[in-house]
Amino acid sequence: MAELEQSLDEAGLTNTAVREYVLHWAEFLGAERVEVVSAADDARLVRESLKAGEIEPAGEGVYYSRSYSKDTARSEERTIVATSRPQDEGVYNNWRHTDEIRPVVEGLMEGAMAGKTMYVIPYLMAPPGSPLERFAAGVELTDNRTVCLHMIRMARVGIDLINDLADPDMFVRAVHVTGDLPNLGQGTEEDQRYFVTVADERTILHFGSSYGGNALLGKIAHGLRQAAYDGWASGEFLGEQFMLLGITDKETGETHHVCGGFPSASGKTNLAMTLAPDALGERYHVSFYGDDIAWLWVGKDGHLYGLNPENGVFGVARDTNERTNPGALDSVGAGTRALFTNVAYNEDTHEVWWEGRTPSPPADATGWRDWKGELVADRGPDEQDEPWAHPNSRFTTTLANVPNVAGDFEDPRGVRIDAVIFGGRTRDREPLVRAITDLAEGVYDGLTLGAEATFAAEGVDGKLRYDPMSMRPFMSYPEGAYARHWLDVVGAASEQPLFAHVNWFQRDEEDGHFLWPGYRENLRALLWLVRLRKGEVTGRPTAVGILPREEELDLEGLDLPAADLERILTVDVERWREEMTHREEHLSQFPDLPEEIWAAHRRVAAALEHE
Ligand code: GTP
Ligand code: SPV
Ligand code: MN
Repeated sequence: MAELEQSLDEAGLTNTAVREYVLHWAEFLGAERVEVVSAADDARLVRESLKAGEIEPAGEGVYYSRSYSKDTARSEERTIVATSRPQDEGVYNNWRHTDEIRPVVEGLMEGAMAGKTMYVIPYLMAPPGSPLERFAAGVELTDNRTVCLHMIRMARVGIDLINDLADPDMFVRAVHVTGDLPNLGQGTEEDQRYFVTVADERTILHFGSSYGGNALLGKIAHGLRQAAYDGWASGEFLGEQFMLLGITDKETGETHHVCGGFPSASGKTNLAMTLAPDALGERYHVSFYGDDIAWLWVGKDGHLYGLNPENGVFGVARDTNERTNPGALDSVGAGTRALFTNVAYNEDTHEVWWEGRTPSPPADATGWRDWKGELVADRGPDEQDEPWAHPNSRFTTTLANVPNVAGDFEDPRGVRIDAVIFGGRTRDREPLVRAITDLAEGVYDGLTLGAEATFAAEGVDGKLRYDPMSMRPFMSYPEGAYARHWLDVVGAASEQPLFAHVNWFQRDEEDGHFLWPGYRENLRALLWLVRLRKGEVTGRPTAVGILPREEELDLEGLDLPAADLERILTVDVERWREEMTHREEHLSQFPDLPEEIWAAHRRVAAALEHE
């Protein structure tokens, strides 16, 4: 104990509440030593990790790591939101009473760091000085050095950030224990992993993974689950799985800010990093604020504001290439200190590759290992078609490396929000874009966001489910209250944002091709929204929102088959009527859903009957 105290003294950790927390857990976990980590330690930690073989070089100042092969995505099955409020039963994410679940996960954690170093990562989600700063502080404890490297890139990390908290006790207690990865029974009856957020105690207890959202606790567990809860409990803000970008018209100098939710692996990173298509680049510039989390609040001046609490990008590698997302490639280039996870790696040349990086894999398989660490050259005849990279392989890089990062991305005041958009992977029914001007209808639309499941979480790829505002895996309080909180927060703004639903993923019924080219071209749909907001276009009112008239979309330089364009600008009334019955059934599960949301549902249903 005295030795531990001494190491905290030497590290300069003066916040006594943090010290108590660290000492308690160091003892409980049985850690052999404790090391407090700051961003300035990155170079040394990288050297140690290279030496220990935990990461490998992947070009100059770029690194590669592989997580255990059964540990490559978030596990929604194993995610739990706990509180001591019995009335929270039924919250998504397997709500459990704290008294029941805490002993279970603590039982697994006790003594689990014997012989290991416990790293202490003091961090801030949100730039220092923001109006939401008091919800942003946290201290992650982990036995995993690679997690430290990720946290340094994804959050603001340093002792100074938590030594002088306005309320020294107000920090999220985030404990991560990797566990014995090959022996945790992943996916079986004996599964021992637990990813628990004790929301009303601001405590996160994650056991049994070293992957992204399960292990970097600042990001998903604090930045989303805990923040959503805090925002609701305080009544002050919304914590959402949203990207946030700015669109500047260089002719007028005006910038509009758009934020919005797309379920995991459905295009947030790509949209926020979008460079304008060549034909529009002279006139418009897209600036990146955030790709995965936004916190929204109404400022003292009455305007709706948003900020990205993160300091980095943890993006999907698959299909990232010069055409789809050149900015992402730049952001992981030489000297960026970027980290790749679970892509394919060439141990001779130190190159990385993933599906969609180039049209086909490297012709010479020499030296290439797949995401499981197996030599591609040794594959049997029936394994030839298996992917080299895991479909949920990722890159990690800091915001400052993103070429189109906004000049004011670190401004703690955030930016004014002009539009909120929702979008899923939906193969039919959802047009390219439909705008919604009414707040309750906008919130209703977000609550009924439907999406195909993706590889970002364990589960069935391609199956449709409702994913309210893209928050389903991160919901931490009841859905009726969630809807109420949205109506209250956004309703308090002096000017309401424009809402919209977008879909880049509609497919041809016959051959399955995407009807819209997507990626950089998506800006065209957002530009139409901006024009609608400014009253420069009127669009075409329909039962489900305002759609662009064909001539209102700027399609310069884009060669799109007329039939495809017509399809994505049409409302399939029959399919929509069918959808309304599913929505009714889905929303009926939530007894305290605000009447405004039901009224919005009935308005849309009635309008569809009259189409
Ligand atoms: P999380 O980080 O999991 O929350 O995901 P995200 O929403 O940020 O997803 P991301 O932008 O990383 O995209 C996930 C996958 O969708 C990648 O494989 C992209 O290449 C693909 N994708 C993104 N935008 C488009 C698009 O406009 N059209 C098509 N067809 N695919 C896209
Ligand atoms: C997601 O799954 O939505 C992510 C990646 O953004 S993770 O950090 O793993 O949750
Ligand atoms: Mn995400």
